[in-house]
Amino acid sequence: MKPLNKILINNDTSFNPIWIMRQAGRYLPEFRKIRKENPNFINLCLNENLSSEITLQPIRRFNLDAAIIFSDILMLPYGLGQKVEFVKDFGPKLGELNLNYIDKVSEIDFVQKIDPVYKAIQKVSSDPILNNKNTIGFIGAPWTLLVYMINQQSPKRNLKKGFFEDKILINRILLIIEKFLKVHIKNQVDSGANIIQIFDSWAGLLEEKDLPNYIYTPTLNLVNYVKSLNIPVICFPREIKNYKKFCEIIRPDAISIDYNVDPKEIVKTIKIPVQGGMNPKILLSDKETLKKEASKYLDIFKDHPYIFNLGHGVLPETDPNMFEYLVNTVKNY
Ligand code: 1CP
Repeated sequence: MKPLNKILINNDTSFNPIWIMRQAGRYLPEFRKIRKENPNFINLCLNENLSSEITLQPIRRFNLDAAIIFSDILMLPYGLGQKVEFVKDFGPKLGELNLNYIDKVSEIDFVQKIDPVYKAIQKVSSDPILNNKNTIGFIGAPWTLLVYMINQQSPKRNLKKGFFEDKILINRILLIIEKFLKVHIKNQVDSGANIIQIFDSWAGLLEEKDLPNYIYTPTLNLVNYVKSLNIPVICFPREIKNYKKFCEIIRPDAISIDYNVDPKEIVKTIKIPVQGGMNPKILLSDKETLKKEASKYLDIFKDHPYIFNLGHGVLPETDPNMFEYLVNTVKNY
């Protein structure tokens, strides 16, 4: 059985597998080299030779238990024909959302447009280096994708005035997103992804009263869809106020927690396997602090099925030696 499945399916508490969000990325010099030669990020995701190579870079260096495919949640709007670019020192920049256009996109056109992502998953998952490791496919949750598609840029820059006003428009787009996310999940699984993670990076923007419509219902539909394919699903509803309630409603196979939540509270209140939590900034400190903090999480979850990860992506300024020290600390715990 693959290492993460021992936690997700068997609820094993005797060991802690490790993978790290954004493990394929800018903190690695070998990634920066490829990135420099490929200034167009979308084209890089659509180059199956390079994207599969980038996916495997951290696996070659470190004793990680899973690879996460090098792609982006914004490949979904791209596949629907919305313009998506990544501007240096700015972040994602999306074109105007044309509802009449995306309403008419066929599944075949969508799959054709992002087909290299699936080819990369095939390459990665069939590589012998991943024999005893998981291949993680992923999607953005409908809410988080909606935020980027309507806002046309990161909400951390600003949120468009009147964002929540057109409820009918929002609900129509959510349905289209959900339909194509199912297609995207199915194709990733058919290509060799054996876990799906759902990133809801902007779940924390919503008030409690809006969660059923924008988060619970669409996420539940997708979680149930992944389960129907017999594949475990991990949810990361970043900065949601009530993780316990989320788990009770959505029932994913594991919940990934952000670094603002108290792990001691989580271990008391949540029954399902847990992933992540440690602040990525700890990797910017020293080895002693890093070991102390990582051990804190491992101690708290010692009798609970737990996958080690961070509370958000690894920071670009992280020293790969510190990353290696973290992996070894978890492995030798
Ligand atoms: O070199 C660069 O500038 C590219 C930086 C980068 C990378 C490495 C982006 C742009 N995307 C990725 C890859 C990526 N994105 C992965 C695969 C690799 C891995 O994890 O190792 C994954 C799973 C994502 C998921 C993703 N993209 C999320 C969800 C997780 C999270 O970070 O909250 C989000 C919100 C995005 C959008 C996105 N893509 C890239 C950036 C800089 C952003 C965030 C923009 C913002 O702050 O709003």
